[in-house]
Amino acid sequence: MAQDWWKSAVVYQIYPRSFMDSNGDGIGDLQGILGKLDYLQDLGVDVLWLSPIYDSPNDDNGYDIRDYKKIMSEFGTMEDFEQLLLQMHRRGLKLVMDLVVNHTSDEHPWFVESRSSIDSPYRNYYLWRKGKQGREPNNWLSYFSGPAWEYDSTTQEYYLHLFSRKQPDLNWDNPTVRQQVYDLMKFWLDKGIDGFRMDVINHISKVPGLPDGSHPNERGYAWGGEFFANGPRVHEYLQEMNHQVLSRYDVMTVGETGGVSPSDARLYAGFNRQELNMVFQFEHMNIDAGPGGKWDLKPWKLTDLKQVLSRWQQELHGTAWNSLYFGNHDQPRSVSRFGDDGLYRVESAKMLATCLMLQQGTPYIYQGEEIGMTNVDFPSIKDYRDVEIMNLWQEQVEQGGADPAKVLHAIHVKGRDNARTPMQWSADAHAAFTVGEPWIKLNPNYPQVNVAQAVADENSVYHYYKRLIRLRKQHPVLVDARYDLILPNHQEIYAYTRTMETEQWLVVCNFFAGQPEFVLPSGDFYQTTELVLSNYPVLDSAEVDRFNLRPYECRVYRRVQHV
Ligand code: TEU
Ligand code: CA
Repeated sequence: MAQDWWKSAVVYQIYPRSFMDSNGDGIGDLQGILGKLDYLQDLGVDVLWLSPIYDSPNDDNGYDIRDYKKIMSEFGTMEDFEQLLLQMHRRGLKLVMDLVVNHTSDEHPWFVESRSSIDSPYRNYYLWRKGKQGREPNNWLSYFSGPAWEYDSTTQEYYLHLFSRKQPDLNWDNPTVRQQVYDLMKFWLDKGIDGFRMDVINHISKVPGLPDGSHPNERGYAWGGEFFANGPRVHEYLQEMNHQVLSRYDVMTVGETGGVSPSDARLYAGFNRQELNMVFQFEHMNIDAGPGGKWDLKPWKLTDLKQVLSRWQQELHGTAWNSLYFGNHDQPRSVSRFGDDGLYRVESAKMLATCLMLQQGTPYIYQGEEIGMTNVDFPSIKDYRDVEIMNLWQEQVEQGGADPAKVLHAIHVKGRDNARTPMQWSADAHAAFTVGEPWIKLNPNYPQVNVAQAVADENSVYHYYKRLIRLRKQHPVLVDARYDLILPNHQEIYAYTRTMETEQWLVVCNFFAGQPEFVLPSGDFYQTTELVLSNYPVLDSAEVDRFNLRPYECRVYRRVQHV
């Protein structure tokens, strides 16, 4: 069966600032990545997605782009980039770039021009509006605290920024803006890159008139997402982009799309839609958020996780393609969030990888996840760097008088810097990430949790990931096989099957430290059953249809009918 290569690929996300520093300035860089290609090749991944490496003032670590055709000077030069791409391709690794085009930096020449005068030819590249009764043009909130509008005294109007005030939103309704975006995409595609991860791409089309969001808070502000997420012209724009750019190259695309349902996803990533190959949905990232949003901490329930992931598996099967992830540069570390980063760190990291990577879709591994890196709890707000965290602190603690200990706790649990502490390469100083002063402190557990340890230890999370990745390669049936959840109401066990014709894979995962009994529901008869993988030793004589699981144990069985 001819397959699109991105369906059987495993993607590894690199956050370049925190991956490897080659020149001692404390900031990860392209030569640092180049020096680690052996490690990544050995792990067995197929694609590297690099978080933004373009010229940027780094208000949001590169997600605020000043020049789309230039490499960020801290990361290196265009020659370094070309060398990296060449060396990757020589090793059979593909490179996916981050495409951040919902907004630019406020230091991008388009915006500098745009803000200079109401008559500027660039004025309409962005969303400028007059204030209303001395307030913002509408009530939308920014994702990074405060209103989504910034007043600009030069022309006495406001501009829209859904993210930080240094990230003004582009006006996609302007055809010239779209052509500029297609042009910069071609610039990179013509260099030979293998695809794009598209930042907040479902936010590019805003409802005309920019109406007020419903359910305003006590100060009159509201999220407003109903007027900018999955907006009226987003599919028209993506189809145009596909037609003019993407369809001309053999590349993969994944759209970051907060607030999509499976039926939305079938529009973005449906097999016959000519838009994107897949999207990142966020529903499972929200199961531990209360009504107050991300920082409103709520314990998550396994039944919610199962229900969400299974619905996506079911509803995209045969019509669109899933992406599979538990972590990225915006999320807490997966083992701290959904596993146990203490006593059962190794077991639970392996179990999570098993649960995720044997589902249908393209798996994404976030740097450090393959060695079970954990959240960090820095003692002081001064140790944090993320603009989202800075703004939260300012709004809640400095202006709002909230209890600093409570806000710091929420940051420990949910803050994005959990994922951004430097990659832990060894037990040497600064985990051998840098010989200089790192731009952000390391997780103090690096003497125990690091790549050198993991590579040397056959039983490490790292070696288990290698086995899982190899398994997916050896059994292409895992790409297309149907997914079925079993025991949907079990509070501790996540078990599912993948079935294709006469072959069935059974994945059983214990998500907690108890020892629940797994009982296989009776069903089809399989003559042979083979234990393919487990994170504990399992006796040959062990039963398949009834057994007790050990803390965070997972087992993968392959069953075959002989006809
Ligand atoms: O994130 C988009 C997004 O929806 C964020 O609000 C995300 O939910 C948040 O970071 C979680 O706290 C993308 C990038 O992945 C992120 O790093 C950028 O900061 C953001 O866009 C703006 O470009
Ligand atoms: Ca450096």
